[in-house]
Amino acid sequence: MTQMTIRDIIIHPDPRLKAKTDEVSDFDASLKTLADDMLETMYVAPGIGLAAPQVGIMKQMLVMDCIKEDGEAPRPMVLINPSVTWTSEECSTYEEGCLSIPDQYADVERPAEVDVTWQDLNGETQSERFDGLWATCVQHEIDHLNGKLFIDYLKPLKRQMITRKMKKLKRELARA
Ligand code: K2U
Ligand code: ZN
Repeated sequence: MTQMTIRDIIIHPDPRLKAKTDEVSDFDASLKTLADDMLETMYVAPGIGLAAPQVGIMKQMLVMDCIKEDGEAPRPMVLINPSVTWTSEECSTYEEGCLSIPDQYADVERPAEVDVTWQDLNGETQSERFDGLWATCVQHEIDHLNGKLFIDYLKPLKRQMITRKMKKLKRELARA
């Protein structure tokens, strides 16, 4: 296994978390290294998803590990240039968090099921229907690729309170 690097996760507010990311067109070996680093960084966090802009890479790429409830083996996934092609009428609400907004949680309502099409590390087109927590996760990650955070779905007062807490956290981290 090649040496993996755990990358620093960018904390909100940061312009890189609000910017749109660039489509990936060059499916070279560096993409595999980035995917390995993002998966390692995600497992260590710990998390079940991570988007490239969260580690400062402005590319349309996300990783997820859809650990199935019924004890199936973990399944690390790498989605490049993903897009949602269908959403269910039904919605589900999940208390979301974000590795870029530590220790803040809030209910977010999203379509309960989504079809997603993407390219894998070889540039091959894949598509899959996601439901449950994985539908929530993949939508949360694709939002990251469009500069959208889960707090953008909250009422302004709640969002501003969370942003103020993150600014305080960053001031303290800078002093540490
Ligand atoms: O993108 C991220 O910041 C990682 C998110 C992904 C996520 C958010 C909300 C709901 C599902 C996934 C999380 O911080 S990963 C942490 C986590 C772990 C188990 C269950 C839910 C969230
Ligand atoms: Zn997030």
